[in-house]
Amino acid sequence: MSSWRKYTFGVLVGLAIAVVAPAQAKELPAPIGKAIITLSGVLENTNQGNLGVVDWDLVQQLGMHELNTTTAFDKGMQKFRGVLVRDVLKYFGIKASTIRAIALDDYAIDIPVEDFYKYDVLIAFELNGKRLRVRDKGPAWIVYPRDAHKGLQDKMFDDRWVWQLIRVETK
Ligand SMILES: Nc1nc2c(c(=O)[nH]1)N[C@H]1C(S)=C(S)[C@@H](COP(=O)(O)O)O[C@H]1N2
Ligand SMILES: [Mo]
Repeated sequence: MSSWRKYTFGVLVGLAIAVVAPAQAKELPAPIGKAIITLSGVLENTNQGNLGVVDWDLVQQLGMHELNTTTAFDKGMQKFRGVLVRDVLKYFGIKASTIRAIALDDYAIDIPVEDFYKYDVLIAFELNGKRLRVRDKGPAWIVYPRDAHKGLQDKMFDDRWVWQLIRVETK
């Protein structure tokens, strides 16, 4: 090959790699506060070693959403506030099809990630204006918009309302 051909070939190969290669792993700012939830597994972006740590600062940064809904646990309407699960997954670059949600009491369940794109599922940190404490199913509680979608009023989804959520594994 002549040198300009080699050069052109090199540039084309470079472009092809740039287009096809996955985004570079990003090191995100380290958590400042206490870890509320720790994510492990296939994260493109991490903020503590190979983990993703959600602290109160990150919750504020991602932005809290409000969800008013009845629950299978209590009577009447409850006002939850928290982050969208998909916002957390996007932040850490998690493209898994299933996550495993693990609680303080060792309760664990696999949840299909499509739930979080189909529905505005929250990781709630507040209930009726108060921070959730461990004694009231905190510090984090997975909450589905069950009033907005009749299909969510089902035992299969009730099982996914993990309270005392502390860890998320992804594969
Ligand atoms: N941390 C934690 N979350 C949990 C559970 C649990 O045992 N621990 N039980 C799940 C199940 S099986 C159901 S049906 C709902 C309601 O549980 P309850 O009937 O024990 O209130 O919460 C889900 N979330
Ligand atoms: Mo259950």
